[in-house]
Amino acid sequence: MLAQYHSVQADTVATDIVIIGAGPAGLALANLLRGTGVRCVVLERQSRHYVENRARAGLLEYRAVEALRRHGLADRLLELGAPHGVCEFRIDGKRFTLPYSDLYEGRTHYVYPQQELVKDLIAAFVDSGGDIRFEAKDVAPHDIAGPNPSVTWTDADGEQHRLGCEFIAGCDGFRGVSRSSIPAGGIREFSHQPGIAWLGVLAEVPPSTEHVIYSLHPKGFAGHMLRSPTISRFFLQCPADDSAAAWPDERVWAELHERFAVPGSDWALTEGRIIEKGVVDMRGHVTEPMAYGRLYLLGDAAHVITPVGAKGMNLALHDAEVLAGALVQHYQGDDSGLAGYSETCLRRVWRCQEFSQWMTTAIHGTGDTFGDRTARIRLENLFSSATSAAWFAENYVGLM
Ligand code: RFL
Repeated sequence: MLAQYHSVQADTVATDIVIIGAGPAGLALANLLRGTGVRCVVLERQSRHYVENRARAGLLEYRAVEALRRHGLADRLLELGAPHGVCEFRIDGKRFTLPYSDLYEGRTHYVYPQQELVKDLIAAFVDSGGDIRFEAKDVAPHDIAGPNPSVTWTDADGEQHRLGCEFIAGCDGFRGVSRSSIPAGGIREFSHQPGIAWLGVLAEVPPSTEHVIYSLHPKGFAGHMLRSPTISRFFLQCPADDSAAAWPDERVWAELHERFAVPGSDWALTEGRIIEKGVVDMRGHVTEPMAYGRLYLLGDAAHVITPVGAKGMNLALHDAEVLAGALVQHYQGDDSGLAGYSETCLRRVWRCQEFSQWMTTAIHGTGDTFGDRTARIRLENLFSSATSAAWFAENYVGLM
């Protein structure tokens, strides 16, 4: 591994890949390159403690878990995570469960909090001698169009560094520096804003359900997602310009009780201490192509997707797998993987965007407009048409 960067010049190849960002995309890529002979250094703006405790996603697709397992990265996930194959829709106070795993050859999701996966990936990389630079400030990619790119940053002691490399992997999320370093006209960006938002709530309370609940209510959607035996995630549809300040804890619980209510049933919502609250951006955004010169974009840096279909973290892991394979091929003299990286990833990205958009339309709205009525029928079709249910199962669990 590299020992000294301080005096490395931009025109000296000092490592093969600089990975910007230690989220699921960057860490998965770093781990998949371990042991392949391809060297990499990860630069992360935040501290290790911060990234290891940032609660976000929690539903891993079957395909993603299989990929992690193949690379020896799923031990703790398989021990502590829970397989998950049923979801529930509540429509006008009635319950409909969908055993989607049974409809897709027994494939399940795994419920495993994103921050736990991040911990596992950091430990696996660092324990095997991998190099992550936490608290790297002012990270900036340079000369991405030419053959000698480099990345500069300032460390926690204020010391400046420059690291030359052959490729840069931009894994720094939607607001990171990688995508914005691409010159105007170098990429196209497609955006969709559905005009609603979700208030995301994390509470210290055991789940009141064994499976995810998507509840449609005249006051708006409510979701009950699973995270761990002691932590639950809830979502409440709110106006796009809403803020968490408008949602004191009492209002959150009152709305959750009302929107999840099933008249005549003994189902009850257990309350607990709310530990995090925030308005979640519901936009869809895709960058094409997912590469410019020597810079490759992965995960949220390349595409964001509403949390409705639970796809964001899974797409990040998929991008990492595709790019790791392409980079290994490159060092074996074959550039076809790198040439096809963007196209391969975008096919899955757009399919997930379509599915998430379908779900977004189906579970929001009051049922009072023409569009709402047709969306509601498509949702109800899941419970009357085996073909519709099978389509949902395949897309929800994730394409193989
Ligand atoms: P991340 O996780 O945002 O990681 C990017 C990393 O880059 C760092 N960074 C920089 N480092 C150096 N220099 C800079 N200039 C930098 N700028 C940023 C950041 O500190 C960070 O460590 O992106 P990545 O790896 O692409 O992973 C994407 C996922 O995190 C994201 O798609 C999911 O969390 C989305 N998401 C969900 N996805 C699912 O698959 N299933 C879910 O159930 C799900 N639920 C969610 C979600 C996202 C949420 N929020 C808050 C956006 C629920 C929520 C509430």
